[in-house]
Amino acid sequence: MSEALSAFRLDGKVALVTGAVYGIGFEIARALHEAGAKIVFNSINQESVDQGLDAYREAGIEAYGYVFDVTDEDAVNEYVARIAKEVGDVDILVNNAGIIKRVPMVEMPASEWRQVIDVDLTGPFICSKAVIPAMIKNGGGKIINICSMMSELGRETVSAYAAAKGGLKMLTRNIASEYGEFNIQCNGIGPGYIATPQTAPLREKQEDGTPHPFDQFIIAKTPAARWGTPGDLGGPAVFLASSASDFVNGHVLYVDGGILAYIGKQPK
Ligand code: NAP
Ligand code: GCO
Repeated sequence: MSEALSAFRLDGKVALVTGAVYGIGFEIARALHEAGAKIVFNSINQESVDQGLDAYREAGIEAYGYVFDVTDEDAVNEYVARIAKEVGDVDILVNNAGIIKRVPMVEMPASEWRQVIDVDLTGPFICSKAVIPAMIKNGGGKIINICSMMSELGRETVSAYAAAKGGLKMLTRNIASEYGEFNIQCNGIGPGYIATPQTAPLREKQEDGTPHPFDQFIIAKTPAARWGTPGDLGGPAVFLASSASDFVNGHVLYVDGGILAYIGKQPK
């Protein structure tokens, strides 16, 4: 294999992808596995983890699944230590677990705001904090934060999510700044609009069978004229998880079909 291509291999590496039972996390984990990494994932209950283990097994991947909530610092520290014993120190952390609540800001209770911030921003802080000491001990590591279009743009009803994902972009830059000297690269992936359970409500057909207005809106806003698929995120994740990106740090790689570059198609 050429030196250039071997830089994308992850053989011997342990990758923890949080919340990777399905959707974007699952496809990122699949791609990291295909590049040679051992896959570890978590979710918030045993039923979800069992669902994930079945899905990985069906895909020919012997993954390791653990039940812990990314917002529970004691649980995260306990399980990162357990993963180190049972699988190995985490070399690659993908902070993928996330939630969204679509509520007009003035109608959103502070409790729901806090829940979104806790999962989408505090969770990546807690998980990154838990894996960095071993990365320093082992001579380096990779952290990939799953950001969003909402790290750059706002829209109605997603104030908490946008604030969290904007904060996650800056946390990405700060981890890169604070730990770059230890050969830890922290970068973000900013998916565009991807067809997963999280965006299913935005793609549901209307009662008369016509496409959801938001579905049509995104198609008009995207130069690729399509929603992304979770598989579109696999290659970018392998790049940012591998030595091919050792001099890339604090960057958010937008995988959005060109949305951020495009004013949008003129309505007919
Ligand atoms: P998804 O389908 O909603 O899956 C999210 C996963 O995270 C689920 O497996 C969920 O577990 C898990 N999770 C939620 N809270 C958790 C917690 N506290 N601890 C551990 N796991 C938790 O999401 P997705 O569409 O694949 O998105 C994955 C990531 O990409 C998220 O961070 C999302 O914000 C981001 N993103 C998505 C899009 C998009 O268009 N889909 C675009 C940009 C960014 P359960 O199944 O048990 O709920
Ligand atoms: C929404 C969507 C978006 C996507 C994604 C875009 O309601 O606008 O859920 O937030 O999930 O974050 O990058």
